[in-house]
Amino acid sequence: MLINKEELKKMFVNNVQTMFGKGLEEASTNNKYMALSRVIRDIISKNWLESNKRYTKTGEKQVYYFSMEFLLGRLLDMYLVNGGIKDTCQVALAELGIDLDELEKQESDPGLGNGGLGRLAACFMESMAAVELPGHGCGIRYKYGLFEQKIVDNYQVELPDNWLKDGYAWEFRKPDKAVQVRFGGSIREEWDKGRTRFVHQDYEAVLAVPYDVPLVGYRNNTVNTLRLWSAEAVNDAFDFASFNRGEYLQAMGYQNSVGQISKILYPQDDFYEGRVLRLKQQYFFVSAGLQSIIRRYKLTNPSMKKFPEKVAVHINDTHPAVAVPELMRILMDEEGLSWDDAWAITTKTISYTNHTIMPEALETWTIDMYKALLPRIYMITNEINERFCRMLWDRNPGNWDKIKGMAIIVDGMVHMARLAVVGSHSVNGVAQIHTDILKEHIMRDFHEVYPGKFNNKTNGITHRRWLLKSNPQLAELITDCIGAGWIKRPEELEQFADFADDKKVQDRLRKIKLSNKKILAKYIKEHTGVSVNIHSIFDVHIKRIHSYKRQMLNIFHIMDLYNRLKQNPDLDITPRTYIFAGKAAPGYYIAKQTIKLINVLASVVNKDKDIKNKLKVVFLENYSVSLGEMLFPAADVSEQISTASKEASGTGNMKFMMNGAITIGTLDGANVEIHNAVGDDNIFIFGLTSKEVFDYYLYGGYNVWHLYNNDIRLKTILEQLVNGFFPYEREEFRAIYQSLLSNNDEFFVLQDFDSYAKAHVELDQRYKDKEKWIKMSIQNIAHSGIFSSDRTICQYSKEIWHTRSVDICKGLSCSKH
Ligand code: 26W
Repeated sequence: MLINKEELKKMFVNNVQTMFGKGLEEASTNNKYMALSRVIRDIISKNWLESNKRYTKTGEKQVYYFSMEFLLGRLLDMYLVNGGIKDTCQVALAELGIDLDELEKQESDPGLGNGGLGRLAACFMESMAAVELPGHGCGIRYKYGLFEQKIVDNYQVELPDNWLKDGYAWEFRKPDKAVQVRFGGSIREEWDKGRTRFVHQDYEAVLAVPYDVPLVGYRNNTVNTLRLWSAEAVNDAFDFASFNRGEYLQAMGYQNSVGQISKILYPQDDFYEGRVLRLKQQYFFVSAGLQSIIRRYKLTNPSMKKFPEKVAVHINDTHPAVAVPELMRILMDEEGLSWDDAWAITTKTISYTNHTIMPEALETWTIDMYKALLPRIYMITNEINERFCRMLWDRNPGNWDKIKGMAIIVDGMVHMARLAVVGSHSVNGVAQIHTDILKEHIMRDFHEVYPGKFNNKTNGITHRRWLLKSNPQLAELITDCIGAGWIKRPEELEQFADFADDKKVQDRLRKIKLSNKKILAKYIKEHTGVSVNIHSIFDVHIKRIHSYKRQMLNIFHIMDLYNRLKQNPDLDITPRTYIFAGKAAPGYYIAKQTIKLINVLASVVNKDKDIKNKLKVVFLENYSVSLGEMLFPAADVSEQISTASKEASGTGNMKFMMNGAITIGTLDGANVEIHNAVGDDNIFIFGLTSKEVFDYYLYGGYNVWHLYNNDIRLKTILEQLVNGFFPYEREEFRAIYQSLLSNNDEFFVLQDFDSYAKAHVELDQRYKDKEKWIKMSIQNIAHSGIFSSDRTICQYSKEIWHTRSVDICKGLSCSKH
């Protein structure tokens, strides 16, 4: 982007005047933020237009990433960094006496996602623009994002996240591009010119209005589009005759029900509930997205034949899986194609990523609900199912059990993952171990039928947000050592390993970590009142709160350390600060109790003078992208301790590594690949392997009582949950106690406790050797390049979407992974 300092100042001051009728002296910080964002908006829109023109002119294949969630984070700073105008902007504002950092904090952090899946979508958007790939997002403009978390009396309380209340600087409303989406009603079949026409009647129409957010590539003039749909009433959608008869309430009911569709993001992560509103949301944005894609395609393409050569539609988990029957509907009912032609186009166009193996996350809808809400989509889904089952029957005559286990519609339910596999040409997992589990366990039968469809695409993160932007000092150190090429070509980070023995680099890195820890310590003090020692090990566990992610294992280990320190205050351990953050789904009782337990434990530990400040426990409320940007750069230790086989990939693990934290983790998700990248010496691996976990599930042999009775540490800790050890909370944690002991410890917390504790002892020893530790840190940073989402996107592009090979991919070691 091009702008010089004086121009920028002029535009900025002018905006303050025209937008707010104020001079600089009177303008509030928010006024100034809005004025600055208007300047940036203007600059971006020029490039945006150019990019779109270029895409139309070249006619190259466009990728559309359909996702119910985009967890974007703040954008102003990313726009400045990627646009290459951050320095200009900083200096210009400083000359006006304004601190850019202060303005940046004014931006709301749009929480349009729950966690991993939504953040991955946002990283992919950034990387697609960076590698100059024409890739756009399609999602929902929720009025309320993920709830804001407050901790009141140690407990999670949820408040609405009204992120739009002051307006959102980066969206462009496009009412002229609105489309209609239809729900309910019935289908009438008509005979018309030798073929059946399906006429949708008595439906409720909803207007889908797009809000476009620009996605700016790193110093390359590429600006892609994230299109978020908002539901509005169609003015002529309700029956004016009945309205005139006085059925005012009915008309208002319609207005109301429309507003609900894009009102709120469902706060469940890995837990599915069959709510009709959620299905409505899914169809709403999928139908709107596909309609707008096809409209655009038809501007320059006379026939639908070439659609898969010009368009790739990727579905982020099964949430947008109705894209399969919806694309079929449009191609057949609106474009007049035959079933076979429409099916060939649909399956060539759509590809699908699976993000979880947790059975409770699998989406299924009752036939009744699906059919009533989407009558034509149901008919098509049914036909897909029948054809699929017939094919299965031909392969396995008489094997009803097998067919039942694979049918898209069976026992009154519609299975969305099965629909997604059948209706797409590619199914991928998000880390090698996860893809293997899909192929060998969860989707074994499907893999047998479609071996060629399954492939792995290990997740990645955008190193521009998670290193360049959020850890500028480290970025500078790296650039000083190896040059700035790593920003466009993250695989070059590898060269940083050459500096592992360089005392000056070690020293600078140590200072950088300390200064990041100082910033975090200040934040902790301001937000929790707890003073933490910046020379202690910052041991960080941040992610959604979930039993399989095993925050409980960490808590138990802290309780054990505390118990030991009480017995022996001189115990030789490096002081530690345990930092937690994460939200629990509002209806997930055990997860909410886990948060309470962390906070209650913190209140006991933090004020205990006996333990000589060797232990501190902190829970930071309202984990978000912005908070993450402060936490990753300040971490010494990264907790990645899920039960092996359960965490599809994890991406927080990569953010820690890239910022020089050392992982303590199980061989789960992408930890396996992090382990391979850094080697045994630069990571602490412990616990059951996924094979051992599967063997226990299959053959039994695990008995939690055995561990309880034979390991005094565990017995003590578990008893402490219910024996009044936590003052006033005697019965509060009985549910946790029960969940572990009565359900035979489903996630093997007790089983892995001993090896986890041993790994921590080793870690503590290693930390004492300052030089060894900092070398480990350098090795982690240096080997994090393959976890850049640039690499991931380049693989999707080459192996799934078949889009133009982009220059940046040449250097990336795609083929190796
Ligand atoms: C229907 C409710 C629901 C909502 C969200 C079910 C499932 C989900 C997501 C698929 C859960 C999710 O975010 N999964 C995470 O995806 C990340 C990106 O691939 C992975 O890194 C995480 O391991 C995985 O838990």
